[in-house]
Amino acid sequence: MQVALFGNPNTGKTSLFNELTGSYEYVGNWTGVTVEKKVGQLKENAGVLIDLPGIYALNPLSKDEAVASRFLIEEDFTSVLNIVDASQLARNLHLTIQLMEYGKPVLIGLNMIDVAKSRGMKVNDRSLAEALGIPVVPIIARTGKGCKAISEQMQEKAVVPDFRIDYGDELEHAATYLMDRLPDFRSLNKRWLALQFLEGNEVIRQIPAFMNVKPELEDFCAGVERRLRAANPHTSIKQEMFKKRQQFIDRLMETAVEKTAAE
Ligand code: GDP
Ligand code: K
Ligand code: MG
Repeated sequence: MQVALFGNPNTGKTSLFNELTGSYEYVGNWTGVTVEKKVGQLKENAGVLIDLPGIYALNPLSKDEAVASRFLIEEDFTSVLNIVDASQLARNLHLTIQLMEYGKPVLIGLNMIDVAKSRGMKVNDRSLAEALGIPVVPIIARTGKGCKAISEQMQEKAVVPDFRIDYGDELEHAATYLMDRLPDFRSLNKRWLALQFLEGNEVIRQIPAFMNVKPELEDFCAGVERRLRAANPHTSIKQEMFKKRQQFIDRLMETAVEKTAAE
């Protein structure tokens, strides 16, 4: 089992990594970039945990985001462990959605539940799990609380999210168009590839297997963007996709977060 640890910066990934892995770990560089990769042996020989740089999205604005996207298209791994900061849930879920769209099993470690509580927020992990269709384990990575439950959940049968955001007619039509034209690549999920291509993820657009179709499909995406702008001059494909994800997250927050008195 090879589990890839994804999350926003400062969400507790390193704390969790240290809780879940023994001392046997090493540091190396990802192909072509000088960013550290850290791989740790999961306790009880359950496999390895791969620590990735903290990121907000897959569409790379930073080197770290490019590393994460490259990892997703180049490396073999079994599942994603997405560490989410419960006190910044809405913001964190933008990455979660993109990881779920990727099509591999995802397990959420809902961290910083103590911080959320002190800010008067109680995240209902069961509602969140039900709404997303994947396991959610509440943890406090700093103290190790819930880390055993994460290990146990990782031993269970992994769950591939049956998950789809509806991006609206224009973008859904565009995604389908791209899915029909992008060649197969390493049996990666075609809808995820199409959505990332549409959003302008350069790591995806530059996949060598896409070189023959890239110019035509980029023109097509530019046309989609022009049509969106004709309706609303301040928008873009990226903005529209962000908006749809945000709408989904807003609805989720209503059902999964209780406001309590701040401590
Ligand atoms: P990373 O950047 O995602 O690797 O996050 P770190 O593991 O370095 O954690 C960032 C900071 O948050 C550190 O000071 C941790 O001690 C702290 N931290 C991690 N998990 C928790 C938690 O569940 N609760 C609280 N209160 N702090 C935490
Ligand atoms: K940090
Ligand atoms: Mg870290």
